[in-house]
Amino acid sequence: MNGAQLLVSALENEGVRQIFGVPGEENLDLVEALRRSSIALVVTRHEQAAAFMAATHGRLTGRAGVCLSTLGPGALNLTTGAAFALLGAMPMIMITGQKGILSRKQAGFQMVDTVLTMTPLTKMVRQIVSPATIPAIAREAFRVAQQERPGPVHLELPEDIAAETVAPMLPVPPHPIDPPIAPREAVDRAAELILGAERPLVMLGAAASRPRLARALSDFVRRVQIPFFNTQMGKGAVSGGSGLYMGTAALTERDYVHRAIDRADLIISIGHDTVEKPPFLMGPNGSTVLHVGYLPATVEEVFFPHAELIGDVGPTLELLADRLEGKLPRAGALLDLREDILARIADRADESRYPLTPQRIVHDVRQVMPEGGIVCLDNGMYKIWFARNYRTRVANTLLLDNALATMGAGLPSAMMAAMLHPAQRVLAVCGDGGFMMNSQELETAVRLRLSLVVLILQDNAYGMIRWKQAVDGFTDYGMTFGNTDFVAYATAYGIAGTLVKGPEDLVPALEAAFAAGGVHLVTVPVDYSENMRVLVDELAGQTEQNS
Ligand SMILES: Cc1ncc(C[n+]2csc(CCOP(=O)(O)OP(=O)(O)O)c2C)c(N)n1
Ligand SMILES: [Mg+2]
Repeated sequence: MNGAQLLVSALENEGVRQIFGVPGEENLDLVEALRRSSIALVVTRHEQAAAFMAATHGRLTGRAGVCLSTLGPGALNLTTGAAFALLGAMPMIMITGQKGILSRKQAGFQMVDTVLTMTPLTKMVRQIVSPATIPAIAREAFRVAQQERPGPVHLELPEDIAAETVAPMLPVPPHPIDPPIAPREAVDRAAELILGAERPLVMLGAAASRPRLARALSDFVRRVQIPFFNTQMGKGAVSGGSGLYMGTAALTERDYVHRAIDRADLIISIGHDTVEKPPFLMGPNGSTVLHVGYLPATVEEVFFPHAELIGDVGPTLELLADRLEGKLPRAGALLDLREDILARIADRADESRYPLTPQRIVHDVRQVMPEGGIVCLDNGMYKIWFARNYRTRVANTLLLDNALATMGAGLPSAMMAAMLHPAQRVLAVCGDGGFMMNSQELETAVRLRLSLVVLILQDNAYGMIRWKQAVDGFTDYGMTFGNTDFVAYATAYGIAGTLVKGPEDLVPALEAAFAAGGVHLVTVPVDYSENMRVLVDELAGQTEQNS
């Protein structure tokens, strides 16, 4: 047995099924060990996409996804994915190669200090210097990656250590761990606060989307009957179809949902992670905020909770609901705002205009996506519209990144979702800018025989920044570009592409693409004049209303 085989057996021990990446010569022992293992090596066309896929595996399953690269250039290509997983709290293991560490036969060729590079981008980094340490390091890596707050871990496996012969060793067996539940006194104090509230409101934040939490959160909201809103990344944690859904805080202030937020005297903030663009701003005279989380809150200028309930969120909320159920006559105090908020959000959702409005695109996508269908967003202007207008009914069915907010993750995360949920409809929604940052992965998607549809919103611009430029009073400059013919581009990958040519054509185009199976590309021209009309002009009139 050599070091590489020992590492692969440790990965098998953790239940790893695939590793995504681009190998280099320093990984060849590892590749050979994978070839003889139960783990598939899935070659991508850029390491960044491999990291986005591995992180999304962690996000959707709670079990770390694994990616692989060579030293230097390959490892550096993983860094954006590392930051994506770190800010987004997604469990992931990155394994990178390195020249031998016991001698320097190629001098400094291709060498950068990857361990140091990865240090601020990960929860843990380790250079493996002896095969005998591999079973323990691998187990620790998965524990660290998966335990709260989840995130990425980097392991560097130098080629001489990978090749070194070692006596066979058994991996360290994993076991279930139950994190502690909040103590009784803390639950009592939180209950007291909620019982005394006049206008309580629940906020579901990013950590509310942890795969294991969906049931517990829905039970809590159902039992206490307090209306809720969510942050962008908390979307779907409790069914948006519920009569208690007040909206999504896609903007930081002044949106319709802020009418409820600003009027609440107590916000029960469950799983808020301040990596997200703030869902509201706390000020000196605002409402009381109770933070409920796996870990204590991070205090920021705009978020400084007055009370905290820390512990395993599901069971802790169950204890809290035991104390509150049936005892909250004012639970629904803010509910009379609900209808108006939701009606305003739905305004003009079916308007027939060409190019299509973002509201119409969100509306049409919702129509073709079944409840469990998964929409994966890249980053661009449409993210605000989807976060604000798309109603989710199942946890983790709108995957968006409001943490690193990197462009380029839409297609790779949709590919991972399609691998994990082959029976569901999976749609990647990308801008014409973000799509081109990882469009090469269409080849990987085709090779893997995935079923997914990629929807490109075409405005021939970095629309989001162009909009901000206009909002801030700058002259329109430097944000436009020419586009490839996306239908021809699809054809070059051997897949079908459709250009949406009229306002009524998006739904049939998406339906046909899903019905055909395989990978499809649909491109739709978008009219972003709505950004200014709604998100600036219309909402400006809201300031007074909300205060
Ligand atoms: C990797 C990366 N580069 C730059 C940005 C800054 N940025 C945010 S949105 C955006 C424009 C996105 O353009 P596009 O994908 O076409 O979407 P649109 O806003 O036009 O719908 C840019 C440049 C970013 N978030 N990530
Ligand atoms: Mg664009």
